[in-house]
Amino acid sequence: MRLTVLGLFLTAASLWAHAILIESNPAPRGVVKGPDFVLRLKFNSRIDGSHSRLYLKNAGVSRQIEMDAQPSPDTLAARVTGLAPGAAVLQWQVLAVDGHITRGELPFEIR
Ligand SMILES: [Cu+2]
Repeated sequence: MRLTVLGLFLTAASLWAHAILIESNPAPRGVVKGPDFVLRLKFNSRIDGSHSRLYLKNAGVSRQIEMDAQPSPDTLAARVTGLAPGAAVLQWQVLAVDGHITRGELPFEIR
């Protein structure tokens, strides 16, 4: 019984330490004005930017986005240029300080 309780506690603790996206520009399903904008992703924990990756799908092409220096330890930022109007999907993969990688997709629209 005691072991079970401890196991549950550890599982919950490690889940909380994973990086979860809590704020972004663009917002999920939001609209940004193209062709250039500054992307910002804020997470619930500190991120290792050098081991994190961003890919952007737009107009049938997927490309890796080069990131700027992190404005704060929990935030990634990148200046994205040359986007075509229409649908876009940002795919993010980040390494949190606990050593776990999380991934997600952020669909949005460019106008
Ligand atoms: Cu974790």
